[in-house]
Amino acid sequence: MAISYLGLGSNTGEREENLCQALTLLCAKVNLEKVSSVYETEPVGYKEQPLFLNLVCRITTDLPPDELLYLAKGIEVRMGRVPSFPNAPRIIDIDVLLYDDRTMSTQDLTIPHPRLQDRAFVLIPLAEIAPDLVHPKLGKSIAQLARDVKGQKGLRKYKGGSDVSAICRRAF
Ligand code: PH2
Ligand code: MG
Ligand code: MG
Repeated sequence: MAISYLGLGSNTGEREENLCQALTLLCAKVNLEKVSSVYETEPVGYKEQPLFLNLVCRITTDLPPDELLYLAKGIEVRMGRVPSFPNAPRIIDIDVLLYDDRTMSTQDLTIPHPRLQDRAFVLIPLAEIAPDLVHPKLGKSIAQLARDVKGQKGLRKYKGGSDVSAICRRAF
């Protein structure tokens, strides 16, 4: 089994419900092990859009990285995400952040996520659930990266960590 970390974000519709639905759909196909707190975050990149809710989760899976990406994209489409411009508002975004200590890059997928180290909305929740994890390319722990990342003022804790078993008991 591989251990992978996924970053989830939503900034349209019922944002908290969207995150919960995405986690529930993930539960059907992978083992959801841990979920960070939910953070409300200012949009990074394209600013003229609503605040995001972001969280990070740890899963274990036998799916190889490309199939995990395919699963994530399938859930996005199933939840009604439509193609748009980069950094556009979205009902749900599911990014593969890390996959064991694998480093890889294809046209569709780069692991570790190439902007992981720049994004407080990823590093702060990730540091909650995996502070000692070492970034396989940068050789620094997530706690170190989170301490140094810019933009931390754009985050506020929205809700504490979720009960994984309750999420996985839901059905959509
Ligand atoms: N995702 C982006 C671009 N900007 N900003 C926040 N706060 N949260 C996100 O999830 C996010 C973003 C591209 O995926
Ligand atoms: Mg993203
Ligand atoms: Mg994405």
